[in-house]
Amino acid sequence: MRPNLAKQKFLAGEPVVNAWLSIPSSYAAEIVATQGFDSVTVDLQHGMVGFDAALGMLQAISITPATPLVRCPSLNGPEIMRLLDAGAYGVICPSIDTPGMAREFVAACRYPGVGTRSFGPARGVLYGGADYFAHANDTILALAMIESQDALDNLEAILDTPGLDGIYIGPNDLALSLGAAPTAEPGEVVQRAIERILAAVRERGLLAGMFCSDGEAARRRLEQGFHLVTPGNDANALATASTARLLAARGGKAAAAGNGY
Ligand code: 3PY
Ligand code: MG
Repeated sequence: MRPNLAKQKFLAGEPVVNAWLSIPSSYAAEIVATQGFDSVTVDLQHGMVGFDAALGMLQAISITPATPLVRCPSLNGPEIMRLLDAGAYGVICPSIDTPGMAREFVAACRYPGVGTRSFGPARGVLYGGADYFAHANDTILALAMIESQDALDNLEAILDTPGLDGIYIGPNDLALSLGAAPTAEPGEVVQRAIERILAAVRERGLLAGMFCSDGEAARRRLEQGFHLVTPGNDANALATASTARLLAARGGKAAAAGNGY
């Protein structure tokens, strides 16, 4: 089976820099994936992406060495199965708040004896190789999103879920759940929660991933000890780059009010 390069990098102690796609376009996916990211995540939760668009985006990522990942819309076994069948080599699942949810999530990513994933010949086999079935359980990354007070309350039990590869912090939802605003740089209460999560994850030798506002924030999280970081998303990169060009063309004069990206 084609190796999971993002997982291999993590196991080798090398940083994984992950791109995040919210624009439903295989062309945009191809542009981002050919930049040299270690992995590229198609976001079906908050991205404007449905299954049909995600399929083409995963195909576009496949022409590069980047590992194709997805963020599924929610903890839903059949949906996760479809995305794995479409060739995702890892799933980031939102709002895993309890050990029961963590067990259900891991099971959805694994074939029986270990899990409940159904088998059918699909694109995953085309991408992974003819021996996909034999190795998928050990190759696919299952990353649970920790982004609530409930998840913090259950942190140790969630992390002790057999077969869970690691976690991915959603700092915005985590902030909201802790009564703080979702800001680019999390405030003190959220920072403390992030530190606690990171320590518990590293103690167990699991993968610690996090969504970051931009490249600088992502670099700081790697220095802090995170293994996989996302330096913002495609929409934000597009907005930032086009605003800079607009400003340059207007000789630095302020553009119209920002659009929130
Ligand atoms: C969050 O910050 O809550 C996220 O889910 C990031 O995508
Ligand atoms: Mg979130």
